[in-house]
Amino acid sequence: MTDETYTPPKVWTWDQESGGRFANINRPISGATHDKELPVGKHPMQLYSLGTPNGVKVTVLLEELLALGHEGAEYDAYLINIGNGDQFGSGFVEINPNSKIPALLDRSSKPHTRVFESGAILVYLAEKFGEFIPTDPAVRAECMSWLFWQMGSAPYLGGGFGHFYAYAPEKFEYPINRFAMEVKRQLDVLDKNLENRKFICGDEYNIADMAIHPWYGYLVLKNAYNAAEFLDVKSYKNVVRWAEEISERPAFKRGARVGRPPSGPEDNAIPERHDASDLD
Ligand SMILES: N[C@@H](CCC(=O)N[C@@H](CS)C(=O)NCC(=O)O)C(=O)O
Repeated sequence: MTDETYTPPKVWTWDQESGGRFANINRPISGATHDKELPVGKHPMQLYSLGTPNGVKVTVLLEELLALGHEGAEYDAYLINIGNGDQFGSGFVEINPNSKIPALLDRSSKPHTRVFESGAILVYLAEKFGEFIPTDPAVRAECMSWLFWQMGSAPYLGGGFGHFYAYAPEKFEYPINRFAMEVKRQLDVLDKNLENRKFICGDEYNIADMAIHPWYGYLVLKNAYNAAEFLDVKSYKNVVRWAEEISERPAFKRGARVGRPPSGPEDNAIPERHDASDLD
């Protein structure tokens, strides 16, 4: 650990080496780095993604829609290996100029519809199929409030706390303290909201739950960033109860398996999904 204090230069310049474990993918410029067409399967929905919390939101919703009998939600899920820089391939950048998973191409519309940003994908699919999104304006406003809460909050959890606690090449008290405090505050917000509610917006499970669960449910149930003890996650009892209940949903279990290679013989994850039978 170095105790030198960093003095920023007058103008920032890119020192790739200082990027730590993400040095090979993090860049200060956008756009494609190489030509690569995206594969296309047989289903209406083409999902280019990975089994991270942002990716899982979408596969969970697609599996929930399929469980309700919406054949139009049939999908091919292709693996975008962000560690190898697949998000900078020309085909992917056409679908998401921001080069991040998940990205969706709906081939059932003419012309085809591209959607990027996981929150936008959830809203698009929920509206298209008329499921998991409230129609009453007041309840819908509550759903959107929590959905956008997740989109704004999770970067403090993953990019802030997770990054400095688990991934940064050196541990510094200042950023770890700052982001641990914010993440605990967020968990407390959720815990209080769930005190008298079964799901995030009330009695009905909707896209706000699907967005929040892969981040904060995962945090309280799965020792994310090896920080369960440090953050005392089990003390957020309402969040734990809510997270456990959602984890038991069959569609959640299916969707959460898509987008990564299995970590061992006990792990039933699949890197790609092209047919319902891939998960049966
Ligand atoms: N706000 C975006 C965030 C997406 C995001 O950060 N995706 C990460 C993986 S979870 C990614 O693709 N990272 C690749 C990179 O930063 O190059 C969303 O919700 O879709």
